[in-house]
Amino acid sequence: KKNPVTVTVTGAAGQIGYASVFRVAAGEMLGADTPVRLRLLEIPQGLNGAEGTAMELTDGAFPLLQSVEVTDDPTVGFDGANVALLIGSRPRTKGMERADLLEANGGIFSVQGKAINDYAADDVRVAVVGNPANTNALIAASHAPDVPLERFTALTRLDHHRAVGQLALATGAAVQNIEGVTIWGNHSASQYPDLFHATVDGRAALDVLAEKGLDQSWIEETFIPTVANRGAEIIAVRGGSSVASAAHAALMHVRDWTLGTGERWTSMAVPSDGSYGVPEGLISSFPVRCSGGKYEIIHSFEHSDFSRNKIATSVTELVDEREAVAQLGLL
Ligand code: NAX
Repeated sequence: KKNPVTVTVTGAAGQIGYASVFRVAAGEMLGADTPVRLRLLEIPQGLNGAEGTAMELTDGAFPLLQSVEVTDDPTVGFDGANVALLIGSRPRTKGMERADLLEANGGIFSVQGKAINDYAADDVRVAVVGNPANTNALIAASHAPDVPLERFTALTRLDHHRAVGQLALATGAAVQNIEGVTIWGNHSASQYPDLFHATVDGRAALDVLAEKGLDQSWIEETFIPTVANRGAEIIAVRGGSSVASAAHAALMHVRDWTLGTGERWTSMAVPSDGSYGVPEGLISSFPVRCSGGKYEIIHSFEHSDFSRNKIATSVTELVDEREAVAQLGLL
């Protein structure tokens, strides 16, 4: 057995938190040989819910689960954290302007970033799920100057899975035979799900789609909007936002980061190294491979004008968000 890993989950009493922690306790995030210590961080209103979740975790008698602690104090919640799933955030409520949303979340993620800086373990890895995820990750990172920037990431894995799922449906291929899909940019409707380097059963996805009569117009008019607006579609059909699929994506994001992707690649929003025209330091989604507990942006893509424009549009939105939170004094 490996050493125990301390996993801090914020918003643990919320929907995605609840859908995550039992699977973390079951070893689905860090592997069947890694014991976990869970910290559930909530706000005071969420403490009862988190306590109840902790009771259920006890009742699961998970062999890998060494302890569960519930707290509303970030300095306690992040103490010794090796993995931080930042799920809790302030959702947009009716009549709320974008600036209000950024400000409300800025208050949360600056405090949590500082607590991570001061109390988390040296190897802490942070995955931000709470929206606006990319910019929340940027805020947290900017309050954690002692933590290497590359440890702050945001989730675009759900978008990645949505893109793979749609490609599988369109081609009739098995999900496991689909590779090379990438999400670029922001976790928002401006994201760019890119099929131009994807393969289906080892062949170029575009060729396989063409055989089905699906051309560039299908990509532009059906595929991209379906993936980018899937969250809203789930709300419309299910009557509630994505929960289990989001929890699954968060677990797979951390799993691949810590245990590796092998030769496959996946999508993660990570601090830009300046490649593909994305300003350095901006937390934007890229194709990445992970090994040895590190991710690496894949640099070898040649982009068409179409892809370049799509990426630029989403990156412009991220630049605007960064500008807005900088003006609010949150960076
Ligand atoms: P819920 O409202 O069910 O849960 C949020 C929980 O966070 C609540 O229990 C609340 O008390 C807690 N919380 C709020 N502020 C906190 C703080 N400062 N510290 C600790 N806990 C705090 O939302 P849920 O459906 O679980 O969604 C959580 C977040 O995920 C939302 O921001 C949502 O927009 C975002 N999503 C992100 C996705 C992604 O792919 N990146 C997809 C799904 C989801 O929309």
